[in-house]
Order: sequence, then C-alpha cells, then structure tokens
Amino acid sequence: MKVKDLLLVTILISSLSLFSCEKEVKDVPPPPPSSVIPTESQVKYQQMEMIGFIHFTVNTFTDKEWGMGDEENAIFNPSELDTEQWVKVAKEAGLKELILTAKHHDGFCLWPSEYTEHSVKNSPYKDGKGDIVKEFTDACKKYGIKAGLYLSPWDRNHADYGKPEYIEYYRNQLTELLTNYGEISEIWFDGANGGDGYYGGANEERRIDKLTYYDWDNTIALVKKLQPNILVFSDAGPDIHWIGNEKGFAGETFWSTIDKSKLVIGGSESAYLNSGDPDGNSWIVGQCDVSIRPGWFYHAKEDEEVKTPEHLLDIYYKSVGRNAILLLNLPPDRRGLLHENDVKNLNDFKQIRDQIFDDNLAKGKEATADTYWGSHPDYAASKVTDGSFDTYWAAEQGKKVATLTLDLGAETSFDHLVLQEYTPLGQRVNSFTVYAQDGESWKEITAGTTIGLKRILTFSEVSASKIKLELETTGDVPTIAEWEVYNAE
Ligand code: FUL
Repeated sequence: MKVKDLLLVTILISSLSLFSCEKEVKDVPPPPPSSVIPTESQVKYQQMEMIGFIHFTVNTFTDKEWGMGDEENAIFNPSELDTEQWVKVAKEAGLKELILTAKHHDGFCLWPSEYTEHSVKNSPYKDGKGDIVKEFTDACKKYGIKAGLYLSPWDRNHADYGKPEYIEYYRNQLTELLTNYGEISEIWFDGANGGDGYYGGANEERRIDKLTYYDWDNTIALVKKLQPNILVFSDAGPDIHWIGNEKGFAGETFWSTIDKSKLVIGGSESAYLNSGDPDGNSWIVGQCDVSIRPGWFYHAKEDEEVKTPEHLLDIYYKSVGRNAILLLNLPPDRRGLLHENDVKNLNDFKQIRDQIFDDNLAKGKEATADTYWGSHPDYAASKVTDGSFDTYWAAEQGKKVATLTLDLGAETSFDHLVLQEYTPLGQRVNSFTVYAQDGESWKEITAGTTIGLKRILTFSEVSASKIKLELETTGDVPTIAEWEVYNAE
C-alpha cells in the first residue's frame, strides 16, 4: 500500500470511530424506574382493560345470592348449558378473560372434585358426567381468551369449615383446579369470612380468624408453584386488589401503588383500596368488580334490570378510565346461557365504545414539550401521538412540572381525552390540567389528579386547534406514553 493510500485508510478509520464516538455521546440512558413498578404481566393484565365474571351455581336454581350449603345436588340442572356461548358473547364485547365461580360460598363444585360429594358429579347435569370447569376452560382456549377461577374460601357446606382440616381440603381443591385444566390466568379469592351455614348438618354459625385461619401465605405459594404465571386477586393482592366497592368505581385519584402491610385478605379498608397510596411499597393492580344485573347470580325477576349500555359506559369511564381493570359479571340463567337482555346491552355497550373511540384525532399530529429527557429524540413529545404505548415522552431530569402541547393542525371539535403514563417506569403524575387555545389565551377544559395506565376525561364539546397539558409530579419526572383525542358525536 502506498503512503497516500495508507493515509486515506487512517483518515477513514478515525472518522468512523469519531462517528461511533459521537453516537455514544448522543445515546442517553432511559429515565430510571421509580422505586415501585409493576411486573410485565401486571402491565399486560391491566392492558386487557375489561374482563368478565361468570357467577353460576345452585343459587341460579334457588334464586339466592348466597346458598346455605344444604342445597340438594339434584336441583342443579341447566337445560341448555353452553360455555361457548358465554365465551363468544364475552369475546365479541371485547372482554379478554373470564373468571368462573368454580365454587361459591354454598360449596357446590362445578367440577367433579374427588374431595366432596357436593358437586356436579351427583347432579342430573349430563347424568353426573359433566365437568363445567373443563367445558369452560376448553371454550376459553378455543376462542382465545384467558380463563380464571373463583374458589370461595368460605364453604357453608363443608363439615370441617372452621377447623384446620378444611384448609387441607381447600388446598386439595386448588390443586385439582390448577393442575387439571391447563393454564389458569387468574385466581380470585373473595373476602367473605364465615357466618351461619349447613356445615355438614351442624347448621350453626362459624367464625374464623381472618388473620390466621387460611394461612394465606402458604396457600398463595402453592398457587404460584402450581401455576407460575397466574395472577392472584384478593382484597390484599398480591397481584390484583379489590377496589373497595361492588359498583365498579375506582377513586378519582387512584394509585396502583399501595402499602401491603395495611392490607388483610378479607379485612382491608375500602377507602384505602379505592384510592391506593402514592407512598405505597407495592404495585397491585386495582380491579373494579360489578354485575351487569343487581345480583351476582341470575334471577328472572331482574330481567328488566340489566344495566343499560350508558350505565356500563359510565362504569367503564370510572374503572378503566381511572387506571383500573373492569371485571363485569355476566350470570348465566337456568338454561345455562347468558340471557338475551344481557347480551343485547353488552353488544350495545361495545358499539358505543367503538363509535366514541373510533378516530383518534391526535394520532400522528405534532406534539411539542418544554422539556424532554436528555434532549434526546427517543423521549421527545412526538412519542405521545405515535400510537404506540411502548414509546414515551419523559420530562428532563429533575423536572417536577412540565408542559406538552398538541397541535391538531386545524380547528377541531372534541369531547374526550385519553392519557396514558408509561407505567413500566412507575406511576408519577399527581395532578394535571388541560387547556384549549382560545384566541391569544388558553382556556382550562379539564383537570385531574392521577393518570396511571389510562385516564379517560369527558367534557362538553370544545373546538380548538391546540391543546396544552400541564403535568405535576412530586417525585420522579413525568412520562406520557399516549395522548389521544376523540369526538363522540
Ligand atoms: C363476594 C361474594 O360474597 C359475592 O357473592 C360475589 O361472589 C362477589 C363477587 O364477591 O365476596
């Protein structure tokens, strides 16, 4: 090689290394996560937004909400049971998971448990050969939605309820359910803790110590051992917690963080569950359970009291739209089918949602920010209108107040906003105000406290070409993954 060529090569190599060096300088590590963050499966779980409950047992045939446990197996006799109908209806309505009451407080089992005679195996249903948990999990698999199970800890049928032997029985049943039916996504432990019951014929009142009786730590460890990917619900988590009411509403301020030491399965304080705690030491997803009917079980007399699509929409705004997941109960009737009135209102509810959230007026529009992380394009304001949750804007290091501005390009009418924090890094925003440009000035259109995974804001129609969002945090810098704008009309 000639000297001249050698010189050229040297220049080339050094300019290449200069280039990569420059790139290194430009690379900015992402904002560090907050001290409490969700697991990946908690984020995915909440992103499902809406899931369903199926309450079905002897109560469906006795017209009760809580069976005493003395029901004859013979009364359980659905004439047209079709778990595929449940699943198809739920899926069409946008529900991503269903949770079946494998056993409610009456102790009657929808699967042929080998540990009790109080089950489908001694009922007329399919001459005792039926297994509704199997039919249910098969249908979920067939139509591609997740399956969850509810196994009531309180059992008003079992002779041993209240004694240590019952805990072994309960764990045996959990083992059956979590071993024989494939992947179970969620297990639902309710907090009802004893009272009067049949108890194998004793017909008495039995109370248990909610702090010690169920030995929940070991029961939950067993559940996780049998199904490592399962999420556990109770009013104390560990993965998902009850929202503190059965109306389907999260608090207007709702943190996914909460202090675990203040929670007790069957005894957590409702108001605390409803707000979460910005200083909480654990991330537990809030779940809003509510029935499409007044009761959790089917009663013919409630056929005209099925919640209207508008009522369901209001619930959606106050659950999913307040950073929680909605668990909507759909109780099959005595045929074993979801009733026509429930199906109709559920479908209409879906149609309304589709109509409102059909056209995101902010998608791809220009967004700017007064500050962004490392002044690096990866964290620029454009990320909030790119239609992807996985990319996000973050304010510059140390910022506790920041402003994002959205330019819709032309005067646009809207009445809904959707905001999403990038929760894999934590929940940070503790207040926000939204303004619409009004001539030379800005007019406040709405304000709120927490955002979390999703906040939906509704207001009377506004017309503007620019919208401004002011955010405040007390801790780590704010992030926004998506900002959407809709017009319901
Ligand atoms: C509660 C139960 O007592 C109700 O009957 C219903 O199952 C509800 C979802 O959970 O704890």
